[in-house]
Amino acid sequence: MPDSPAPAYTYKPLAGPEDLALFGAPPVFDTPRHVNRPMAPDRAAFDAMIDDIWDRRWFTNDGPLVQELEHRLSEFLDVPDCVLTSNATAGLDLVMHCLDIRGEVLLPSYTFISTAHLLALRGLTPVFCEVGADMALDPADAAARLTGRTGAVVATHVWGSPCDIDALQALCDTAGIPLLFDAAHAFGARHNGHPLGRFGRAEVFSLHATKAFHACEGGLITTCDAALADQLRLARNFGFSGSDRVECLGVNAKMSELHAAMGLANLDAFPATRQAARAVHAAYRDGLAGLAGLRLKCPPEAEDNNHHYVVTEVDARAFGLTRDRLVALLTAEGIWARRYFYPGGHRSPPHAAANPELSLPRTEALCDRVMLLPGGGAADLADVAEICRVIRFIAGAAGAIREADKTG
Ligand code: T4K
Repeated sequence: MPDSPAPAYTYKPLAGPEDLALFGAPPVFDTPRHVNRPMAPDRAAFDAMIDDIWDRRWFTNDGPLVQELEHRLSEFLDVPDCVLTSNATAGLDLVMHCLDIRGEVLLPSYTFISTAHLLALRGLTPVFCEVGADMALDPADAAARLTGRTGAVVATHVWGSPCDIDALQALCDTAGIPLLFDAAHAFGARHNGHPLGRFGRAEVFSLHATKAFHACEGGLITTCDAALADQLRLARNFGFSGSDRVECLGVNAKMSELHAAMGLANLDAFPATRQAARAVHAAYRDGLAGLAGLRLKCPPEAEDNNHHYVVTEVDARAFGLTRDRLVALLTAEGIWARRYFYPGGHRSPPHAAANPELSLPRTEALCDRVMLLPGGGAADLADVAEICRVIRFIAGAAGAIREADKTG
C-alpha cells in the first residue's frame, strides 16, 4: 500500500437510534473519515526530489521536474502534449483564452462550479445542459441548446467515467466549434481502449490533493494540437518566450517544482493507488449489496475507471430517509459523506439569477440523491466494513429514526 493506514476506531454496538451519535451517543470514528483522503506517496522518494530542488535553487518557471513530469505524463497517457498548470481551473481558462472562445458555452449543470465561474469571469455565457443516465452531459440536450452564438462545448468525464465522447464530437464537428473535456476526475480512464487525454481539442485534468493522481494543487492540459500546446506554454507564463520577449497575453498559471515533485512521486504510486481504490470500491459493492434505496455507481470494466469515487444514489422512499438526513447521521459518526454537485450550477449563485426559469429535472434529481462515501486508494478496508455496517443499521432502523426525529 502506498499510504499509511487511517487511525483506528472503537467498535460500537448499534441496536437503536439512541446508539447513533446524532442522538447523543459517541461517534463510531472520533477522527473524520473524508471523501477522498489525499494519497501521501513514498516520503523518501519525495524528500530526495526536494533535496535536489534545494541544491539547484530552481523552484519554478518550467523547471526540470515540471518538464520531467510533462514528459512522463505524455508517455503514460499516450498523448503528444502535456502542459502542466497551477490548477485545472486556470488550465481550462488558458484553453478558453488560447482558442479565443466567445459567446455561449454549453456545459453540464451537474459538474463542479469552477467551470461556470470561469466562463462568467471571462465574459462568456454558461449554458447549462441536462445530464443523461450516465450523469454526464446529454448530447441530445446539448444539441437542443446549441445556437449560432455557441462558441464551444465543455463536457465533464464525471466520476472518472468517459462521457459520450463520440456523440459530442459529432455534434461539435457539425457545428464547427471546439469540444473540450473537463477530465478533472478521470486520470487513467480509457475510451475505446485509449487513455483519456487525446479527445476533443483539449482535455483538462485536476491534480488537486483530493484527486486520484495529484500534485497537492495542479492542472494538466493534454492535447494533440501542437500549435495549441505552444500557445498554452506561452500563456501560462505571461506570454514570455524569452527573458524579456513577450509574444502574447498571458497570466501566471505555472506549476512549481515542489508540486511537480509531489506529482512525480504520486505517478510512481498510481498503479498501486488505483488497485487499492478498486479494492475499496469492491468492498463497498459487497458491503452495500441488496440494500434497498441505496445504489452504488459501478463503472464498466472496459473504461478502466480509477475507482476513486464511491458514488451512491439515495432513493428516499425506498431507503426510508432522505439523502440529507443520511448524510447528517453519517457525518455525526465521523463519516464525512458529501452531496455533490448540490444544488447544480443552474441553481447556484450567481448563475441562478441568469437562469430563473431553467428546469433540468434529471440534474435536480441527481443533486437531491447523490452521496459520496469515503473512498479512493487512501481509504482503509476496515473502515469501509464499519461504514457499511453503520449504513445497514441506519437503513434497518429508518422507521425508528423517523419517529425519534419527530420527538426531537
Ligand atoms: N472540474 C471538476 C469536475 C472538479 O471536480 C474540479 C475540482 C475542477 C474542475 C477544478 O479543479 P481544480 O481547479 O481544483 O484543480 C474539492 C477540491 O477543492 C476541488 O479541486 C475538486 N474539484 C472538488 C470536487 O473537491 P471541495 O470543496 O469539495 O473540497 P474539500 O476541501 O471540502 O475537500 C473534500 C474532502 O477531502 C473534505 O472532507 C476534506 C478532505 N481533505 C481535503 C484536502 C484539501 C483532506 O482530507 N485533505 C486535504 O488536503 O472541493
